Amino acid sequence: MAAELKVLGACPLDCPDDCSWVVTVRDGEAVGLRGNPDHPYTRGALCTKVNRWLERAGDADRIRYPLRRTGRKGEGRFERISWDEALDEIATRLDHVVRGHGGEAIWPYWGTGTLGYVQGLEGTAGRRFFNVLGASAHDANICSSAGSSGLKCTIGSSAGMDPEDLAHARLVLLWGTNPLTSGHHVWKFVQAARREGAYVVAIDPVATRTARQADEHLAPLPGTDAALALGLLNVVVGLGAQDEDYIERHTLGWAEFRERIQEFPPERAARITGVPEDAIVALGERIARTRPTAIRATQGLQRHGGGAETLRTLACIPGVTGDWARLGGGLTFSTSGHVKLNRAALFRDDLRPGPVRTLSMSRLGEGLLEVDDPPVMALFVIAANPVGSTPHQNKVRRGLAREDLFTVVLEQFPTDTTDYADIVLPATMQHEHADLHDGYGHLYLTWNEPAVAPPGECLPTTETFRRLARRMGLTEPSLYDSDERLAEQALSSEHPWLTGITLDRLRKEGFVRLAAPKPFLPYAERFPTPSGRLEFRSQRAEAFGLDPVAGYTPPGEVTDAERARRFPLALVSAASHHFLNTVFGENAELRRRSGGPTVRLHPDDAAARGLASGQRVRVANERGAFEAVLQVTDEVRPGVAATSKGHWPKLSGGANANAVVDERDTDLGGGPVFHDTRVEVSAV
Ligand SMILES: Nc1nc2c(c(=O)[nH]1)N[C@H]1C(S)=C(S)[C@@H](COP(=O)(O)OP(=O)(O)OC[C@H]3O[C@@H](n4cnc5c(=O)[nH]c(N)nc54)[C@H](O)[C@@H]3O)O[C@H]1N2
Ligand SMILES: Nc1nc2c(c(=O)[nH]1)N[C@H]1C(S)=C(S)[C@@H](COP(=O)(O)OP(=O)(O)OC[C@H]3O[C@@H](n4cnc5c(=O)[nH]c(N)nc54)[C@H](O)[C@@H]3O)O[C@H]1N2
Ligand SMILES: [Mo]
Repeated sequence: MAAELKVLGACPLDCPDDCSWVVTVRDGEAVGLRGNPDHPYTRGALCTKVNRWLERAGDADRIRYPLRRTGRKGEGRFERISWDEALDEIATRLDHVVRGHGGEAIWPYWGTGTLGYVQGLEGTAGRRFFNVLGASAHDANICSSAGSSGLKCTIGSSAGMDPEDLAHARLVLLWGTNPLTSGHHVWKFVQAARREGAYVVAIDPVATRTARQADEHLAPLPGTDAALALGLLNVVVGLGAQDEDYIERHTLGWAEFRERIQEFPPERAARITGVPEDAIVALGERIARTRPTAIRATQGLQRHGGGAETLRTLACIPGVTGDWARLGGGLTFSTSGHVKLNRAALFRDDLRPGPVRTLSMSRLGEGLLEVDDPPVMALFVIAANPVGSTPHQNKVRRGLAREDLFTVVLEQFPTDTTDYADIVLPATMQHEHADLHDGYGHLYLTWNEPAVAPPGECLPTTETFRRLARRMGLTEPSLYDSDERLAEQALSSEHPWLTGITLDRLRKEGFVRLAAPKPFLPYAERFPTPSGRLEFRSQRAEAFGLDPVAGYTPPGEVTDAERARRFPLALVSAASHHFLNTVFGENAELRRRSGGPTVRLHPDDAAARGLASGQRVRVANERGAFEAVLQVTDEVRPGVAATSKGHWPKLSGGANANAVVDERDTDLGGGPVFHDTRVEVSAV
């Protein structure tokens, strides 16, 4: 019998959980992949999607060789070429672009296909190469920058409580988050709290898998959560349940914030949010009497015009009740701000020849069509699928179709984006390369050891850029650092929570928890704000043009009355249970299980349009349209249309939800407004 090898790795996908996994290798082949039961947070369970990882790796459609375009841009016709030909052509074209337009005419557009520090996150694999060329910087603001920016105003960091400590909460608010779909391991800790008597409330315009499991579900209109938060606090303060001692010692701006709270009595909050007044009063009373209360608020509720303000105001709730100082109290959004790796050593932005401009990931269409001085002449798409995932799909397509644009896409699959490439380069998958990970929903670092050799001529992104640097004759020595060396540089941090975490140790143990104190109460004594206090009033916010005192900003498209009349429904396109963004969108079985693109409407909204379940409908506004099958259900509140992200346009009639999403920024952080989109739905 052939010897079997067990290799420890980590799921690379953009999900808070960063699962630890074990690959079984026999005769150099990966024959099994399962969750690692020893990992304290993910405990051996993967998900519907990643259970099909090896199937994806071996898929007949996988890109295994470099390709050159033979058809028109967007058509997706290619011929196989050698790596030598591909590197020569890219080197020549880049040289030409740099001479003619300067380095900033190059846009390294990297996405979230892998969150590894070596191969992907923040574009590390190619970052030094692009820095040496003086390429434009890429602001990866597509996911969580609005919420992070808002939280920084209030608590000085985007990172809050350890999600594991939800187990110690007595009231859990799952606010604009659908963990049973988008990162299910946190659920164990919610259930642990429940066994001790905790009450769980889901706050979501849609009765999601998660909301259906909660003790109570409130369904606000999208984008109105900060008004709900202020209404709840109005009840808390009305009962005199604020923690005056905590407020006095640990907060800034209470008198003004208290006035703001007075502006939102429950009946006003009810009018804005569409949540019944008595439900607001009841939950406000529950918050007033339940210590500790924990809020799990993730990315869903900050994909709105006022998304930063929403998180900013939500983080004030535990400031009023004093729960930031209690184990099991506070708010958790992302934990990545707690992981202080040595990013400067990894990124080497000091290699840039001078200051460079920054281009916004969420505004790719604008970047390709409107940015001048210099225009973008060379685009590298790395671990991203912007035709499927970025706002204003039709504009993105127009930009990518530009004949004078040279586009290189590093990919594993022939996506809607590779269809526009001049050159496609074949990328390895996680069990074929090395990487270092953290989770944005827990406090562990994980090492991913390569388990097998890649198929065909696939290369790790790091190796692709080492070869390209050599081809271009670049002499900067750090461009040639090995993957292990890159990981060591990232780990070379002085931060106390990384003490003793070396590559050797990670390799041996697979994963290591940050050396952070337990119990984990990072803000019990001090917040990392300018004042050292929780800031109800924030100079940082004021400097960015927000109201100095935390409050409520209405969702963008509702403020335009004429548009609101033409496009009366608020479209939410949240995480699909079966895809991870657009990853797995190619998998036939997962597509079948997803039921294809659907849109859900409340029975009243369907009746008003004479529509019935099962009918093909068109979801449209002035920017574009996509088609879906209608489901009429009271799981969606009136005024809302619910669909999901991740469907491949070319497998869904040519468009997905991003055809109707605007290329507009959130109030802070330059984030996208995916769930702040007005549409009309009609029969096809
Ligand atoms: N299966 C699966 N898992 C995923 C992903 C995936 O595509 N598929 N994506 C991953 C990524 S990249 C991310 S960033 C995370 C995102 O995961 P989540 O933070 O859960 O984000 P969403 O799925 O966008 O939205 C979550 C919920 O917020 C609700 N929502 C939308 N707008 C509002 C609002 O204004 N107020 C309130 N209260 N609720 C609102 C939606 O109806 C949805 O049920 O998940 C990750 N995990
Ligand atoms: N309508 C709507 N759109 C959304 C969202 C939403 O809620 N609604 N959510 C947004 C969010 S939260 C995010 S994070 C973005 C994500 O948007 P993107 O960053 O564009 O992520 P994906 O769409 O998953 O595309 C990732 C691609 O990377 C490839 N890939 C995976 N691993 C590797 C690798 O190791 N190397 C290389 N070269 N390629 C790799 C995959 O095959 C896949 O095609 O989508 C956003 N889009
Ligand atoms: Mo994301």
